[in-house]
Amino acid sequence: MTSLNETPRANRLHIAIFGKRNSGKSSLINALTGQNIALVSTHAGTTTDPVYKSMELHPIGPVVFIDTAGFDDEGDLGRLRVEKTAEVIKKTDVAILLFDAAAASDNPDFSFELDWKKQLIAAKIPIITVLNKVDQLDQNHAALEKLQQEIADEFGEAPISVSATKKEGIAAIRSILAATVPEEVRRERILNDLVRPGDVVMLVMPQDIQAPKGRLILPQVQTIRELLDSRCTVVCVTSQGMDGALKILPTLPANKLSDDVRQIPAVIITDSQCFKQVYESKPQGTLLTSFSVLLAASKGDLPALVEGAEAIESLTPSSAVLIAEACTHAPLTEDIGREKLPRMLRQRMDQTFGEGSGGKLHIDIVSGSDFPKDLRPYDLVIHCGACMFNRKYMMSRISQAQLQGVPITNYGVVLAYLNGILDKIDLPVCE
Ligand SMILES: Nc1nc2c(ncn2[C@@H]2O[C@H](COP(=O)(O)OP(=O)(O)O)[C@@H](O)[C@H]2O)c(=O)[nH]1
Ligand SMILES: [Mg+2]
Repeated sequence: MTSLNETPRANRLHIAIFGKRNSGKSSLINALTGQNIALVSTHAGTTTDPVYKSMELHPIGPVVFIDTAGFDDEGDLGRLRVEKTAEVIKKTDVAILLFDAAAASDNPDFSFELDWKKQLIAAKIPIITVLNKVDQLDQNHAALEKLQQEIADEFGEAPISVSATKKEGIAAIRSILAATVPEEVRRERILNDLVRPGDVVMLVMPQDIQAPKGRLILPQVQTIRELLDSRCTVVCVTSQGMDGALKILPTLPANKLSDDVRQIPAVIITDSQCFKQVYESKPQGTLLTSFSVLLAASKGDLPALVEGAEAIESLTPSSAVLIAEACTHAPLTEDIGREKLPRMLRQRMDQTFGEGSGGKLHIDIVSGSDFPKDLRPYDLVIHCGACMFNRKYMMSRISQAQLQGVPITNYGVVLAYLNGILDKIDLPVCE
């Protein structure tokens, strides 16, 4: 369990280390983190399931390293591990492709590495090549140089040469990592351009069963942090407290507003549940958006998700809908995915096609890694907000659906659409 004081894993830069068994992946993570957290062993195939290690990595900030099993693993179990390693690609922001200098100088066969390079490039993941165990070629500079040249020829760039066990060359990896952080990840913020420094921003946060006693839910915490970073004044209210708070704020008459003079509050961000009430009592000129739509924008391609929601118009009682949850345990959203959404979709069918039509709609619900490889049997995919996953993960599912020609949307956007408020929401602009 992460504590409230830690950056959630979903918001960290995901750096995965890929390489053959025994190339020193676990040792390298230990060297980079300065801790002995990864299991290092002379016995090949010691790391089985991917291991995640979160840390602050100067100068990047919060990152998570992912230690994987060797991609040359063998046997039935080995193949299973390689599959799990391949799954990691979907969440990886930056990949370190690791070579074992001692092994490669004896046998310079890079077929595994080249195959993985191809997969990483296909997934648009930046690759940093690292040549480990160079201490073993201390006495043989010619061999080391030859190896560096061979890797440069095959992989486009000279590898960073390091010794994980002697902790040499590690700083170079850190600075190259910092320079490689993809722009998209840097932009993984919730509010984008919706707010400006100095804005008064009101958050309407009903405290219901979704919020554990004494705590706030994650999107709210993240939004408050971002607003404070953006030098905004944050006013937090419940739905009942909103009108009272608006009365004590010096709301401006509409004719005083301009591009430079923003309403007070400039923006209201509300929980979707009370959207209607907030919409009706908000001052003129105040922008209005919802937490779930902001979250959708930070996790995925918002225009694609909006388009996906509009595909509801083409559903008929003989259509098939897939509802997908990212977590296997999703107590907070369970009722949305398993009860609320199916009920709303069926009601809509009843209204459009007559009583009883809703029951015919085919709805499958999957969770975790059960997300089907072939989405084509479905007319629409509705994904959860993916609050525990990073943008990369969500984007890989969105692009899979797009490649297969299946509209995809998510809980927040589809609920806004079904409630008839999507067109009243001010959407953050995403480039
Ligand atoms: N000489 C030397 N040995 C290393 C280095 N890095 C790792 N090793 C050794 O290589 C073996 C495999 O390391 P490990 O980190 O478990 O590899 P993994 O299977 O890729 O995770 C261990 O015996 C390590 O001590 C290095 O830089 N130099
Ligand atoms: Mg290992």
